[in-house]
Amino acid sequence: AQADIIPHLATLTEIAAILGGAPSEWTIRDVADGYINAVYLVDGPKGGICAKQALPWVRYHGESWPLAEDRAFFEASYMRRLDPIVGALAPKLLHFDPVLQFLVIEKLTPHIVLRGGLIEGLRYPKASADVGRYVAQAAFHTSDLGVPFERKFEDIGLFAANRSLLRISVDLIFLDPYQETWRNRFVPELDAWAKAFRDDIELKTAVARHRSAFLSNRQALLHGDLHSGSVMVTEDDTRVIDGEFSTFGPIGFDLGAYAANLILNWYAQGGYDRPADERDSHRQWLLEQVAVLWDSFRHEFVAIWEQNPDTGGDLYPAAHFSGPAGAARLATIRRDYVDAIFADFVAFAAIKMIRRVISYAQIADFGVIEDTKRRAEMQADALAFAREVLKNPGRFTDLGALLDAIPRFEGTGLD
Ligand code: SR1
Ligand code: MG
Repeated sequence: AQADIIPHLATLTEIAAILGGAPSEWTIRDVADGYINAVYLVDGPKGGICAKQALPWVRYHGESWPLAEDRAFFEASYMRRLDPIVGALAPKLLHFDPVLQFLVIEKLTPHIVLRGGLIEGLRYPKASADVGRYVAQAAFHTSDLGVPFERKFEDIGLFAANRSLLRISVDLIFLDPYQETWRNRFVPELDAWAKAFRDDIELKTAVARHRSAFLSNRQALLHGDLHSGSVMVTEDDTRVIDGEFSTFGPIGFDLGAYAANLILNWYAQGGYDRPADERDSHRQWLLEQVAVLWDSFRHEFVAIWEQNPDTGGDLYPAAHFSGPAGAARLATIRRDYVDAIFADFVAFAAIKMIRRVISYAQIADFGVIEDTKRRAEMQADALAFAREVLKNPGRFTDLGALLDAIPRFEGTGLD
């Protein structure tokens, strides 16, 4: 409980030194804004920390939704695994207590959560490029390209035990939007849309194909929940937080999650009371950021691969591709590898858009639109776009086609 945090931190010498002064001088603030964990900021005369605890239930829902506390262990494991890979793109883990399932993390200041900034119409020039680099580095160095299979299987063995949160992802992202369940929370104005999705065999087939990839393609270690609420930003610094959903899966999943939340913000902007020129210019910037994300990921991923001809992994040993013919073939292999990630990226973006409209975990981007009819109009446009992407993937094989389509669905959703 909150009252126990300061006395507990006082027993941790290194943390007490960061805070400075005496525990009686420390202040604590509840800053939880995600769905599942308790999060506090503690400040002392010298500095601050972030304390995060996994309760035995979903924080936002309450005790009627029990949830394994070991999610804090997986968040700590993810941070430790990626720290040497992504460096300053994530905060430092300062302490983890496996009994209390309690983490102490570097306090990020003056950072704010990216989602809040996007809702305000603020711009973060580095965020999307940094997230693209983050995904490229994390993915490459945990995949069969970057590590021998023995290391990869060790990681898979560890993160495969993160089953409670994987169940949440499978249910809330891949199953619930296409079935009736107590968890779904869409506004009544979207009843017809939800029914149409439940009845759409072609759509459900497309989603099932990607659900299968999510569960079976253990391509790299994923963050697993890389939406705009999992990124903290300033104008010139970006940190990825909240890795409790970490799991092995297709690299395009994390990229899709981030892009989905940019695109959802694009649609939500239509429901805000803001001058049209400001709205249009923010929307244009959001579309550019989807491109920046992808271009940054692709550039970084290919660069790491090219700079590490003997990549450390078992997939494409440089010795098998020597000479000009080998180099040319390797270039083709790289292009095909990245093209396959692009197809996953687009599909998972669409799937992640749908889950944020029809399923349990709604997002503030739409939630701040108080008029539910207006909110539903924006949400329905987003659903229409996402459905088109999933049912006609052949029309979205390049970034330009994807970005051009987003504005075309404005005003099409709700009759
Ligand atoms: C009950 S947990 C709801 C959601 O919050 C997290 O951010 C994940 O997206 C999860 O699906
Ligand atoms: Mg989270």
